[in-house]
Amino acid sequence: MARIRRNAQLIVVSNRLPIRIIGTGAKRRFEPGDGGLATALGSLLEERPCNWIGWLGRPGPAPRKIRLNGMQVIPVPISSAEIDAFYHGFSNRTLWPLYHDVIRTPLFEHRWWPPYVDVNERFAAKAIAEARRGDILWIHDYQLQLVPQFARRLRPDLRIGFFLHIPFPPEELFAWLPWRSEVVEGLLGADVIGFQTHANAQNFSRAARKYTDAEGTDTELHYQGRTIQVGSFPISIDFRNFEELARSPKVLLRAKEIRQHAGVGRKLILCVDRLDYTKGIEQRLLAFEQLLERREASVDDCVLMQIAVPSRERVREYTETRTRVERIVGRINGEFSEPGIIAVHYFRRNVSREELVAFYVAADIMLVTPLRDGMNVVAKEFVACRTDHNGVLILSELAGAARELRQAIQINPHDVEDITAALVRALHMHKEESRQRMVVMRTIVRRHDVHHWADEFFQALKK
Ligand code: ADQ
Repeated sequence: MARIRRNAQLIVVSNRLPIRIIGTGAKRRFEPGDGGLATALGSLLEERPCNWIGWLGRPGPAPRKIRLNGMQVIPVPISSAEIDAFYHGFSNRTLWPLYHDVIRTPLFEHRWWPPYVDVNERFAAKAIAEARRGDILWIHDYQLQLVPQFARRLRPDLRIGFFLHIPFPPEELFAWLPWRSEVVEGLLGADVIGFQTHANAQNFSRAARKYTDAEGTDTELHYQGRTIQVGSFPISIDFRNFEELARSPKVLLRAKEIRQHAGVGRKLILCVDRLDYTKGIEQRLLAFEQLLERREASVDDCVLMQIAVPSRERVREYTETRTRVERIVGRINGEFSEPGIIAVHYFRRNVSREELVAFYVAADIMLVTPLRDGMNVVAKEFVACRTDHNGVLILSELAGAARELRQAIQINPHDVEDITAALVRALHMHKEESRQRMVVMRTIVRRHDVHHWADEFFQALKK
C-alpha cells in the first residue's frame, strides 16, 4: 500500500475551481471564490504545498497555471460541446436525478458517456502531471467518479481519496444506470471512498460487490489486490466563521432592518436554497399556502421569505421548477397579501455571505425541506448563526444533516400535511423548548465543524 511522505503535497481535484475570473482579455484577473470546499480544506492547504485541479467555468482553452494565495491552480480546458454532454447532460441529467431518488426521471443518453469518460481522463492526466512520488490526490464529487481509476492505473504510488457530496443511491436505483460497473470500478481506484452518511457508504459497498469482483464488508473492500476503506464523513461548515459574522455589528444592524421589513409581530419563516427540484421548494410553499387557507395562521402572524440562487438554468427540469415555484408564489400572494403585508417574499438571486447571515439571524423559523440531500449545509449554517439560542429549525428527514440535527422538528418532505403541522408547531413552540433544542444542535455542529470533517478524511487517507 502506498504510504504518505511527510512533505507530500496535496492535489485537490474538483469540477469547479475555487476561484473567480473577473473581466476578459488583457484585463482578466483571478480572485478567490467563496467556495465551501476551499474553506473546508483551509487548514490542510496551509499545512503543505497544494495544487488544485478543476474547471474555470468558461468553455474553451484555459490558462496553464495560476498562483493564488500560495496555492497552484491548474485549470482543465473543457469545450462547449463537452460542457453540454459531460456537465449539463451526464452529470446533471443522468447522475444527479438518479442519485437523488429519481425525483425527476434520469436520461440515459449513450452519446453523453464518451465525453464523461474523456473529461474524467483529462482531469486525471492534469492531476498526475503535478504529482510527485507518494503525493495525495483528493477527488471530489459525482462529475469525477472515474478519476480515481484513471489516476491509479498510471500512478499506483499515489494515495487517492474520493468524497461524494451527494447521496449514493440504493441498489434498486443504481441498477438503472447502463454504466453502473464502470462507475463503481472508477471509484474503486481510490484508497478511501467517503460518503455523507453510513447508508450511502453501505449502498456503495453493496454495488461494488454486485457489479465488480470486489469482496469484503460495508467498510472495507478488497479489489485487485488492494484494500479500500469505505466510510461516512458528514461534511460541515466553518462554525466559528458563521458565529463571528452573526455577532458583528454590521450584520446585527442588517438583521434588524430585515426584521422591520418583515413586519412587527410577524414571525419570519426563512428558506435558502439553490433553485433545484431536489430541495422541495414547491412542497414547502404548498404547506405554507395550506397553513393560511386553513387559517391556522394569518399573514399578520407570519411571513415566508424564500432566497433562491439561480442554478443550472440550461437544464430543462430546472426552468420548469422555477416556473412552478414562481406560479405558486404568485398564487399565494394574490390570495393572501394585503397592502403593505406581503405573504411570500421571493428573492431569486445570490446574496453575499454577510447578507445571508443577517437573514439567518433575523429568522424565527428555518424551513429546510429537501426531498433528498447529501447533507444540506444551510441547516447547519442557520444553527451556527443563532448565537442568541433562539429560532426553530424544521428539517427534512431525507437530508444527511437530519442524522446529526435530531433536535430539529423533522418532517417527511413529500408529505405537505406534515410540513404544515410542523409549521404550526414551530409557530407556537415555547421559547424554552426551542432554546434547549438549539443549545444541543449548536454543540453538535460546533464540535463537528468543517475542519473536523477534513481532518477525519485526511487521517483515514493517511492510514
Ligand atoms: P448543494 O446542493 O449546493 O451542495 P447545500 O448543502 O444546501 O447544497 O449548500 C448550498 C450552499 O449555497 C450553502 O452554503 C448556502 O449558504 C449557499 N446558498 C444557498 N442559497 C444561496 C443564495 N441565494 N445566496 C447565496 N448563497 C446561497 C452539495 C450537496 C449537499 C451538500 C453540499 C456540501 O447537494 O447535500 O451539503 O454539496 O457537501
